[in-house]
Amino acid sequence: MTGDVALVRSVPGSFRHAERSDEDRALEVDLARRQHDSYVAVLESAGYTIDRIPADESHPDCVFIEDTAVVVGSVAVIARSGAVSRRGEAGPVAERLARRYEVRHIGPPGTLDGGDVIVGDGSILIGRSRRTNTEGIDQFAAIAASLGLDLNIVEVREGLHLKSVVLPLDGETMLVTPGAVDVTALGELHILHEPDAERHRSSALPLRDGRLMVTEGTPATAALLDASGYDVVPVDVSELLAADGGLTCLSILVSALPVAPDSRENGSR
Ligand code: CIR
Repeated sequence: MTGDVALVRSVPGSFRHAERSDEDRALEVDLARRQHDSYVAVLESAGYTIDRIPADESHPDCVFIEDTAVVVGSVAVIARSGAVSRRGEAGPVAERLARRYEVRHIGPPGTLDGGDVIVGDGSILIGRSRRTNTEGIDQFAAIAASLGLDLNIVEVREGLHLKSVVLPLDGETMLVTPGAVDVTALGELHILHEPDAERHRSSALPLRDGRLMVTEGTPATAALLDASGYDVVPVDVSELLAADGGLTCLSILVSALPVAPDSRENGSR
């Protein structure tokens, strides 16, 4: 793998049993698969090399690959989900990342979902949420400290993960669901507020080619982002949003792949 890589994972047939806050909402697997394919196509059009991991039928939520691992510098931190049903998803993701990164693990009693971590230049925001506990944060903080990175803890008052309510749009701007976090915990960042009419419904993902992927079906947010100067690309992922997903959670984007010491010795695979 060279250049900017997007790790993604296919939608399993068992996706209809995915975790979700609205359990009465039925999930359509075929539609989710088509929408996921469209999402992957946009990543491809932005120039990412796609590394697609096959679905795991025993893990209905495996398409939400972001939650399984966080890449920080030369290290890949393998998460331990706060959702018991999601533990065991990380294996093939860890195997791929181990080809290039030094792998470390969050261990019990720590829990951490990747969707609670925003890695910025020189600093990290981490959400304490329903899925990420204090022990998980402490373990992640020790790894960050070993890399010389600061970590700021953000209490997630609403929503599943930090990235459900705080979305990086570029290096200095975040799209925030009003009231879902204490914005003073975000530091000096510029904040745009998710419009009330689309509260908890919009998502965004900055792409390597400068465009900003946004959710179709949230026109007020798209208009706000467009007016703020972003080159927005709407993508319909309604079926994945119905399982509490967003645009970030469907991929792990790695912009530069350093070669881990073991891989260098064995040759890059
Ligand atoms: C879950 O409840 O874990 C999944 N249905 C949704 C995970 C979304 N992940 C994310 O936003 N990072």
